[in-house]
Amino acid sequence: MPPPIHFVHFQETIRCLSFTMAGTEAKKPSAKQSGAKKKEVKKETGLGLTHRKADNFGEWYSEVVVNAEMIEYYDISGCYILRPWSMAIWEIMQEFFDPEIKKMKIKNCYFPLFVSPGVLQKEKDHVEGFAPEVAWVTKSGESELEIPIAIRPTSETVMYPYYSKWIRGHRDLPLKLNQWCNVVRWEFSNPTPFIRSREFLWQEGHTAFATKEEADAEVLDILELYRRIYEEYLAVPVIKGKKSELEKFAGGLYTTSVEAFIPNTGRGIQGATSHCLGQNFAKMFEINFENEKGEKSMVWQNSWAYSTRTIGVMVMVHGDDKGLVLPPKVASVQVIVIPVPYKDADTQGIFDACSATVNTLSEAGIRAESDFRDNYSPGWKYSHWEMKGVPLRIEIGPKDLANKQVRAVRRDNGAKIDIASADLAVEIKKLLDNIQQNLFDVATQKRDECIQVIHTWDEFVQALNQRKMILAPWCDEEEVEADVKARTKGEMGAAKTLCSPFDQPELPEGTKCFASGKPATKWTYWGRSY
Ligand code: 87F
Repeated sequence: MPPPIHFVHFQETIRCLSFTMAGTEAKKPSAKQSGAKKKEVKKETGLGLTHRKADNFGEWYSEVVVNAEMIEYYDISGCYILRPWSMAIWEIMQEFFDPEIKKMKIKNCYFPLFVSPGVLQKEKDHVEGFAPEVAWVTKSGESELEIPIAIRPTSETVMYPYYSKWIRGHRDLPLKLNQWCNVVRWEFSNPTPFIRSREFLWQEGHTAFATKEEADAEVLDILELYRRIYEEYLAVPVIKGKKSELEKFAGGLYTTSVEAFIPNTGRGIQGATSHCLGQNFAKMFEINFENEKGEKSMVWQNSWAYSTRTIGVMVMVHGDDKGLVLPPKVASVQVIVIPVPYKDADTQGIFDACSATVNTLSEAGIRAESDFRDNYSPGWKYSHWEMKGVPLRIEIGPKDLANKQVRAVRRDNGAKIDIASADLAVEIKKLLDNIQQNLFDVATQKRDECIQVIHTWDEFVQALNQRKMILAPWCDEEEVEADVKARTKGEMGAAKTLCSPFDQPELPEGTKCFASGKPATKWTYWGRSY
């Protein structure tokens, strides 16, 4: 028999107001009382959110990541603790990506965290713009280090001296390495959990080939894996494309990316990047090989990365006023089973049915858990697991037990579905697939509503003020993008190019650039961004 329940954490929903836990008495409040009580209790328990997504997005986001137990704030600004609830998402993405790159014959390795200053500054163009973000270790104990040591912000300069050493002849190629690690970039602007933190987790791939063709092909193969992480796992639609000369990685030849959009803020966000570095780094680090004809040639290189930022984008896109909404494919708990017993009911029978439900689902490969805690009411548990974004809740009460069924409640749309216990695994699987698809469809529809096609400067400014993601015909000139940036500078941040989509709409002959009036050469996405 569980000990009596204490209703300190009481936040009921209508369905369970009429229930009390076995051996306890809770009065059913009147509608008026229950409304008042709800507000009071929310504060007391920390359940529920005080900010709405549509009203104060920034505060809403911080509240969600903390209350969903993904993040804990740390005593160093811009640094955050990743709690198991978010780390599990990172691990699920790793479990997808790591085998995929292994199929491509990419191997994992690990290079040191520390960089000597000489090596860091070797590739000047590359590090120049980033120098203020590099963090340095200057002391050990009380004594100053003779030479300060940098902490990696990325690992080109760490790895490439060894690529130079390891690559001798064409038989050493391709060299395809990846590492899962942390990097540190001492950002000064507005830190945000997952989105902009001073330390983050990522994978960085660094590959070297004998030919440009091989490098070009890999850039796109990796970009496709990044699209799949966003679209198939996180249920976030992205646009694949090429970065402008101004926005590309300065040390490389060209940069491709997947770009997401946050409708609430009207900002684009770079989801992941896959660069072709060309031969710039090969020149600097003397990464040469003897080709089949016995001639000395330089390698062609790529680098590519996705980071824990992916998690932030997912929270921003799917979260709602009840908290986090997790796509089933990345949810560490896909189904939470909650017993809903009440007075005189067969409590043990209900608990057993919950355990059996978890077992059946687990055997079918579904990540299911039960919440048997006896110091929380069912209603409190509903709110708790909604806040944490669990895709499906299963409630089992006396009526369900009698009817040999369970009640499933969807996190994405609140729909309630009664499922015969006999069909459990099959039906829950279908529901989870449906939730995954629905999250992607709804997010795509919202994103598409924010896309505005424009042709003139006036239309551009108007669309920007309406927080749109703008698709515009452009002349693709660096000075014109710099000019657009300058002309749109303001409190909200300037507009810049997000990418030129690979999937180009038709560009009729004679179409002019929206900004310069020169002939347009391509369609490009523009907007404010993170
Ligand atoms: C900050 C400090 C120093 C970004 C930095 O995108 C250097 C850098 O090189 C820096 N911030 N970058 C660009 C990173 C390029 C590239 N590195 C490998 C990637 C993918 C993974």
